Amino acid sequence: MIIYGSTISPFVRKAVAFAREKGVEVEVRNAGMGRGGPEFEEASPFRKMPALRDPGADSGRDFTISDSTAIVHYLEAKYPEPNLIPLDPVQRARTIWYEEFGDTMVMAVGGKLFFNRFVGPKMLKSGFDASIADVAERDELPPILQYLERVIPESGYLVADRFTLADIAVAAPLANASWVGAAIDGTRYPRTAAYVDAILARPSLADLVARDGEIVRGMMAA
Ligand SMILES: N[C@@H](CCC(=O)N[C@@H](CS)C(=O)NCC(=O)O)C(=O)O
Repeated sequence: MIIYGSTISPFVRKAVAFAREKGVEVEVRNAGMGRGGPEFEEASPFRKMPALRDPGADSGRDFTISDSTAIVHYLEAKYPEPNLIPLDPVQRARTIWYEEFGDTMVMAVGGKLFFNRFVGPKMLKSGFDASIADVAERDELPPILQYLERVIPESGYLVADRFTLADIAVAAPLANASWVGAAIDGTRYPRTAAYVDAILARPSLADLVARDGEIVRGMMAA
């Protein structure tokens, strides 16, 4: 199976980690931000990453789809075990809430930080505003962390006291924030800091976070 994109994107990281947790072998092909060519564009009509290609899966033709949510739901249906989107209605709804919370609310803040401190200044060299990141860190990140500090259960997993999609979707974007100077303050948010560290240390995520973090930190320091 092929996933197009760069795992520096939390959405791509989410899809790749989800596949790995399922034991599905994925090849990540560099795409997005002008890269990837026609095979990527076939899978992602608006050139957003991630996109997926599953060779031969659509009645012998390649199945292609974009969007991290569409990808993880496809993988869950195709590879039901280990279960990462609970079947119980209450636990499923909670899982989707946290996926949505991660994809929208955490990403909204994380995106402002990452774009205005890294992508704009270091990659595009234009179109960024450092004050947007500063305001996001000061005013928008704390409510997210206060909420997580309240809701993370003793088990260390957001839903059903076991690892699910909820944990990937919430922890993945917080890695990017930490690379650009907005690491979670463990003295103010001890439960959240320990939770995010533990999820990002899983074998499905640890090598991606270490490698991508090193690249970003290196470019930030340059
Ligand atoms: N809802 C989409 C969001 C995908 C998205 O916005 N990806 C960004 C990277 S984080 C992207 O491809 N940006 C490049 C562009 O818009 O050209 C998902 O979950 O996959």
